[in-house]
Amino acid sequence: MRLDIISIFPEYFAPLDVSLIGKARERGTLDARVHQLRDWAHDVHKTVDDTPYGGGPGMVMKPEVWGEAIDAVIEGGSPTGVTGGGSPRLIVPTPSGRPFTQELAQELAAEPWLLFACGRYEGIDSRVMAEYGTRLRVDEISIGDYVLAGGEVATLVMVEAIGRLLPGVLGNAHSAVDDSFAPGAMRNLVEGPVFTKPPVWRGHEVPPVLLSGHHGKVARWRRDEALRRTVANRPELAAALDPETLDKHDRRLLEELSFRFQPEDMAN
Ligand code: 6GU
Repeated sequence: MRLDIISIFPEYFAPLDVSLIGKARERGTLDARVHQLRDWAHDVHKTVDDTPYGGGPGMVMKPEVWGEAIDAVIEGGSPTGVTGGGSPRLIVPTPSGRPFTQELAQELAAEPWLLFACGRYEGIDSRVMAEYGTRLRVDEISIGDYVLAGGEVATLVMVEAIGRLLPGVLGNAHSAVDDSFAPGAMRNLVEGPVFTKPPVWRGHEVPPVLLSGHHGKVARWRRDEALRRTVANRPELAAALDPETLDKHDRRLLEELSFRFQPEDMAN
């Protein structure tokens, strides 16, 4: 995958040299390039922002600088680059975007080329998204319901979630398959607790079933723990569970937890 990131703070992306993503870059699985937006600002102060039309607090990022930057990065990647002359999908991190989910991470991991445009201040002049929307797929994406100072950290979050899904990035081929939000039997449940040696640590025992060697009982115990945690920590996920995916044991446990499955309430 080819990955370009445009930001006024390229230093934010030092973590891309580390760990799984760093190794993927060394191996060539991931061709990641970080660009300084100010390289395309032409005045002596390298200005990238201006006051908002209509008034209000803060500053807005100027469209001309972004236009030149995005054009240059696109031209630099085609027609002879690894992307084979195609064009990137443009990702604009913003708290007003659509939610970033595991499903969206999987969709983006299948793309040959992503370009992240990291805004700061009150955001990027909206005409930039309108302009590139006529030529590229443009997605404005939020990583959660809180406000960051800029798109850099959100981009790191998305790149890590996407990067670990690329072929060969995870050591264990199954690691991505039993993620809490991945498709499969435990879909829509968060994962339960995990344990390793020693069997007793500071008086805390590992649940004996995990030492029993009984695979069926272990699987049932893990599912119970996943259900308990989902009810405790993510009641909205528990409320949205599809009854078709629940067995009798699941239903009994949910009742014990005084969680009643009420289809009428699902929309609320
Ligand atoms: Cl993508 N950007 C910013 N600045 N804040 C956010 C966000 C993105 N997602 C949640 N909060």
